[in-house]
Amino acid sequence: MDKMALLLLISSLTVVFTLGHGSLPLVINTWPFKNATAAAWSTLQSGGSVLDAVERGCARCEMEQCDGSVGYGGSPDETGETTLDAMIINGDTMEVGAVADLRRIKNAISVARAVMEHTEHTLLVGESASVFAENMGFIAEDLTTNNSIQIFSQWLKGNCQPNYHKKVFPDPSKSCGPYKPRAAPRRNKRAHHGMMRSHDTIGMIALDEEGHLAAGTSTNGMTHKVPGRVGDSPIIGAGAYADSSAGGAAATGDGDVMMRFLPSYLAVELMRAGADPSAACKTAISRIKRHYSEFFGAIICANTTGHYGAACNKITGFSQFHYMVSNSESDTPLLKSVDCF
Ligand code: SD4
Repeated sequence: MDKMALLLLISSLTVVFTLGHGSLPLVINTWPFKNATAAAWSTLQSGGSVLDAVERGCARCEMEQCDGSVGYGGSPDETGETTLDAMIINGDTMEVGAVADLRRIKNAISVARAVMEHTEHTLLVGESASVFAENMGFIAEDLTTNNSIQIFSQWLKGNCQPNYHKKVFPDPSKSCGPYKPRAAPRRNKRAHHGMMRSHDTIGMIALDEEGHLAAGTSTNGMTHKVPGRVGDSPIIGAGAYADSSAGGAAATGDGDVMMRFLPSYLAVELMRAGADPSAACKTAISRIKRHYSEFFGAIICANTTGHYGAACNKITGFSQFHYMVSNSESDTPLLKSVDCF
């Protein structure tokens, strides 16, 4: 091979290498929760694993309550109680730990990790999950705050509006419960609640230079939810999914609808089949849109080379979705946005 041909070969290999490798390591999370991104990034930088990064990143949001939608003191249910959902996934081993309807424990993501590391189970729920957490050394405390009490009492004063009941008596669009089933449906369409768009779960994906991948979620769910309600966030393939041989994804939005489509699983499988992250995210959203054109939701996707993307469903008041990225291109977390479609 002459010198020129060799040079050409080397430069084309360089192009392939550059295109094939996004920037690693990578941390990406839903919404502009910058401190969570920074916490995850610094965990990776100081030699922590991708699981440590996801745990610390989400825990940061739980401590700071992010915008009120993660951790204690947010989204009181119909009895005024805050309950938490969280999940963590090891994309190398496909081990998963999750908690749902967790009561009285602030650090839900770490309880999820304890489920993964100290049991053979995947998901623990409700009171029993709290007992497990206490046995694991987590402190039980009241998750109520002045803010959650105020949200709850305003809601009671406003005849329990909005709420998530349908086909019941008394009319849930006018009165508080308790409700009984009503035979003849008056309204079949689910009412859309204005507060949904101010409600922002953290979903996070972390990928290191060796290709280890983890993902996680943490949320306090939906304000005024029916007690016992569990959203998409602690459900594998719905709230998040990660497989180190394909990619990771995490969703946010109306979990009651989104979890019916396993959007995170779908996005990861599309990336496995070669779709780029933005296209994979878009298809996952489109699949839901076909049935629920007005659903509130967004998803982030990252493939194994550190390329990433996001997509969201365009509805009134939600036309752009913001998310955070940290990678070797910048020392500080970068705010990214995508136009909803
Ligand atoms: C849930 N998906 O519990 C969560 C809430 C959320 O943006 O992500 N809101 O349904």
